[in-house]
Amino acid sequence: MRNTYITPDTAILAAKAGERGLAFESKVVNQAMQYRGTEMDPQTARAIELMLRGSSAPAPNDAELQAELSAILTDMNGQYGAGKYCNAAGECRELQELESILAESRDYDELLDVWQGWRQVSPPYRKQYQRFVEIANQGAVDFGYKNLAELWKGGYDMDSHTFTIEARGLWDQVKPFYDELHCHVRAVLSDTYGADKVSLDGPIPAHLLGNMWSQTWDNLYPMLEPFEGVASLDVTAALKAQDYDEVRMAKTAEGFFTSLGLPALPESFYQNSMLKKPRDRNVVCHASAWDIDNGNDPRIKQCVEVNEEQLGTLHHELGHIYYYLMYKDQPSSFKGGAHDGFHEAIGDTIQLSMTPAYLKKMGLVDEVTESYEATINKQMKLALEKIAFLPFGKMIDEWRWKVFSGEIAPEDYNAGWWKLREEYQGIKAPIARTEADFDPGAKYHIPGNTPYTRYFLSFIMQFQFHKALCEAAGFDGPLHECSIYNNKTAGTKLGTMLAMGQSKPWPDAMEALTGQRSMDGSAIIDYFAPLNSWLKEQNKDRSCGW
Ligand code: X8Z
Ligand code: ZN
Repeated sequence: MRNTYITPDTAILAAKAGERGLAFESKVVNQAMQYRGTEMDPQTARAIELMLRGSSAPAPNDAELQAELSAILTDMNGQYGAGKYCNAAGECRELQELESILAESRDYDELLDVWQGWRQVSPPYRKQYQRFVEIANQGAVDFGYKNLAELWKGGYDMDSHTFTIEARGLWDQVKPFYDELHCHVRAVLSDTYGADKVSLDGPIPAHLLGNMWSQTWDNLYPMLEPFEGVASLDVTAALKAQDYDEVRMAKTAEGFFTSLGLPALPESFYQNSMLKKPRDRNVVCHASAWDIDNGNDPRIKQCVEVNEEQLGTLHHELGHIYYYLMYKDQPSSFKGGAHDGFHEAIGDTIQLSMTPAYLKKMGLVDEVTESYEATINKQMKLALEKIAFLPFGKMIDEWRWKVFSGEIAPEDYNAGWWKLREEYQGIKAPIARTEADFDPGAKYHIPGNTPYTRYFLSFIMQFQFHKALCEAAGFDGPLHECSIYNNKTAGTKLGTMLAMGQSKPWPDAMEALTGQRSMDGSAIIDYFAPLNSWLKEQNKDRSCGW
């Protein structure tokens, strides 16, 4: 309710409801802790273990702290959701409008204005975030963990240290490819904006990458298209020309899932979801999916606009919804993704099957061009989304892990953030930043307190899933040409994995789907092999790195 109706009244209601939730959680955890180490059957032991690691904002035992934690989270989320930037001319814009400018404008100063403007939303809750860290750390201690970072890293069926090493290993696998992409994009940006603005040996100014957080760069595709005009797939134009609206877009996404033999969405989904941004009130527009009433009334909330990116996001959200639907008969402790990265990966896996041939079938592109040039173009567009994202997906929780453990002190929040942005992504703030700023807070998942490593893992695993499903479908060819649309064998394989929920350790779910028991970056690297060679050729006389 609060998310679709941000007012002072709903702040009170949501904070109260959150408080009750935290009190209940605290009680359950304290009960569960008493059974640690007791002998019991493996399923019960797992259910108890899951209760102890379930929360991203663990409740301290103290009731006053529970109330304070709930109020802070409600308030930060609301401030972000209601955020606006009014420029010098007095024009006020909400986040999605600002994002469109960053996506489309190529005017350095206009981009800078919008980039710094949105970052004025977060300093007002910097102090609250600091307090949140103190209280949630206390909660983690009350749950039996050293701090909140240890609790977050403990959610992967292995000890937190092993997980840290696993995640680092995945990053090491993909970093060389990211470096090639970075090198090429920087060179093109330097050509476009001038070497005085984009130097050829340093990090890239963060406002030039077509995205508010520089997390995906596919909006720069027109500037970076390797072979001009070859097989350009303008899905946005087709959606608009055919008068798609938010419901038809959602039905298109649903149609992919049902083509696999998965069930239709319940009628309540369309009645109860928020698919359009209301005009009369503030809402949290950041897309999300909700498992209301144990799989019986699943809903999404998204301010759908008619374009390709939003169609992608609808598939992403429906991935969550289909997980809810498929594990609905599990006992409540096992309703959940095999780990949080699995939950994020489902809808994205489906999107990898939205090949030109599929889009043609849907009437969203006119013709399918098959050539080396077409492949490279298509891979470039996808890499600007999927490869560019990886270091961002990794660094957000690097920052939070350090904040929770105290390695980054409150007085260094912003400097610590930019150090990681530079180290991982090779980008820099376009204007001086100080500790009066709170740039991490300008990203939804910080005030919303949603862990982020899940997306990093998802972006790696979705290529493993795609590969496995294509194999199940009997596809024999390069994976970027495979679509599992309409394939019931692949659908059954996916559905079986989804129905496991979190009843088993995640390697079991991974094995059910892929035959492998670990996360592995080789699928994403193999997928992009053609583009990787092309980039190496482009970069051969450049000096890469920052
Ligand atoms: O937050 C999301 C989803 C909701 S779970 C829309 N994503 C991340 C982001 O927007 O930062 C999807 C990809 C990364
Ligand atoms: Zn998601």
